[in-house]
Amino acid sequence: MGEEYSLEDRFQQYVEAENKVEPKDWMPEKYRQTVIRQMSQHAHSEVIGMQPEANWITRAPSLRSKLILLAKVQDEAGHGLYLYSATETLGITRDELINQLQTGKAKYSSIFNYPTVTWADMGAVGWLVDGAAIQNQVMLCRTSYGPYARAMVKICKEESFHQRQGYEIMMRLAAGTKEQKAMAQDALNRWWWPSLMMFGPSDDNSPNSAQSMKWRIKRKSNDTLRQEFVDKTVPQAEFIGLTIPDPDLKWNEERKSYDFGEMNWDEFYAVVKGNGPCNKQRIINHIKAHEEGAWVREAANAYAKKQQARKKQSAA
Ligand code: FAQ
Repeated sequence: MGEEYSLEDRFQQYVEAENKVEPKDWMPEKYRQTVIRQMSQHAHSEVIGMQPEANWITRAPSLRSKLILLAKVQDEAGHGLYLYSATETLGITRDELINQLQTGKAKYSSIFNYPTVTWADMGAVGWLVDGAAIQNQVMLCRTSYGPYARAMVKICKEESFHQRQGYEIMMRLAAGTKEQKAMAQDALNRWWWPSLMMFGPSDDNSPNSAQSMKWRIKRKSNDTLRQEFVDKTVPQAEFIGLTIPDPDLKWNEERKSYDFGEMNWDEFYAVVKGNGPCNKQRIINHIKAHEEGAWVREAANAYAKKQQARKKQSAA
């Protein structure tokens, strides 16, 4: 028991000194489980997040916008791949992770349970959803688990291209016809609050935050990141002449920050519990794609086995 405590103390000092924890290092079991939980939720979000955008690939209004959207959706698949691989270094298999997603044991970001109903939604998703993702993920480049931190560096670079892609769509629509501007405003109206919900419950109601911050898994609290996102995004909306749908939004000169209204927490918890507008559809689609892709996994495994056998043969 005493030894266990001292290992934990040493681990705490190690992360507080800004060292990275690597897969073969000793770590408290709860640390391992917490990182698996967060990283897998993150990986699932990237992969499920492909669905609302893939919905518009065939209907993008120009060849240029189609190519960009296609590249963005492929990037999300890549992010899922790095994150699943990094999660596997903690001793859980890809099959187990996918099973947890498909059976509802593991969560993914609430935001991807909202429908994308117009082309302007591609703008709002890129601008706001990727914008919120970057706000949260820049701090994760300094997270204490080494493979997660390293994966996040490349992911953040790509997310910032995604954010600009979305903002460009909004900028064009906002400067277009009256109808186009109205479409951009409508998308902002629908995506603003769900984007703020991406940061999770308020600090007072966030059961995992204290321990995750102590272990340097999370580097900033949910409310701090949400506030930073609001402060950064409001001037961007003003610049293109759109209005943030929050009557309580007001610059606070004393805090040098925006005050903003209360989120609809009932809606947040309903979506997180599986009762959002698209939760069921997202999982049905995932299961279908996974089943249809079984032959690809089988072929890849057969190829890997063949390569291994060849390597063995030439080494003998
Ligand atoms: N949705 O105690 P906390 C992206 C859960 S990637 C659903 O505060 P924690 C890229 C939470 O899991 C977006 N569930 O939890 C892209 C916990 O449940 P559990 C994803 C949520 O972990 C863009 C419970 O509530 N990013 O967008 C949500 O300390 C465009 C209590 O909450 C990441 O995953 C939510 N919004 O903090 C892709 C980043 N919020 O597991 C395609 C990494 C909370 O105990 C297109 N993750 N919950 O049963 C994190 O930074 C953290 O996990 C938080 C939550 C901040 C999300």
